[in-house]
Amino acid sequence: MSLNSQVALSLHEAALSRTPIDQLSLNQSFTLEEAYQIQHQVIQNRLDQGHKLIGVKMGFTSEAKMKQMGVNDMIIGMLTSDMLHNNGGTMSLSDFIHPRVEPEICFILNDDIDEVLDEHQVKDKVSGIAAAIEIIDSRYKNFKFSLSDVVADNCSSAALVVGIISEDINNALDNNKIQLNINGEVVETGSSNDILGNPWKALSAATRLAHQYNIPLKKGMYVMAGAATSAYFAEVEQEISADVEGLESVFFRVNQ
Ligand code: OOG
Ligand code: MG
Repeated sequence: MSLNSQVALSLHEAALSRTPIDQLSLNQSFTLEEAYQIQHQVIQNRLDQGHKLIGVKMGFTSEAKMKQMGVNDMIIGMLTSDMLHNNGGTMSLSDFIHPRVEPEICFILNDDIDEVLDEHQVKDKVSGIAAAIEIIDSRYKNFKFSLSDVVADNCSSAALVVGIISEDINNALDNNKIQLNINGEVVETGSSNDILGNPWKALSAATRLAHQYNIPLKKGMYVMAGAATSAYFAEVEQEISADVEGLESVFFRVNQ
């Protein structure tokens, strides 16, 4: 087994056993390109288990996120069918290591995309927009990583909940208020403009990174634009919801 496959397997097993590992860059140096190769292997392990690719997620598209995690560039990760949970449903804390939640905007693609599109061109490729909650769960101890570490770990992807999809794709998403709420109380506030100035730019960036790193973008897939605010630790007995002005709220409950 190649070194990359071994590293990918250790990340895959860390997720399955809910046991965090040391960040890779403490013991070996690897490039961003190699990190994306490891990410592909991590995803292959999930596909081998029978799960399907359902979309991609952008990371570090806002100042708040970059500052919180101490990194300074955008990343892309892949989403699989086992990560998708129902709007209004429940999740078990015990399925995760140290999950954090973030309010996001999710685009649904109406076409396959294999070229780089700008923020205007991407509008023709979307059939819907929804508020969403992403649950991130770094496989590294204490959520500590370098940019290459987090890319190899599929950008901390663990779960997502997508709200009711709006088909009003003319939504400019211009300065729409975004909130993360725990048990009805607002814990984080931001604006759609906090996502690269406009979330359509995150979708454009997704086409660029997907093209660069050989990640498929297919009709019907989700593209998560990245959090507008810092992420917040999830705990048992919480009801977690996200509001994006102009879209329906999305929520789930956390149990043991
Ligand atoms: C990496 C994932 C970043 C976002 O929305 O910016 C991300 C992490 O913070 O662990 O999902
Ligand atoms: Mg996110």
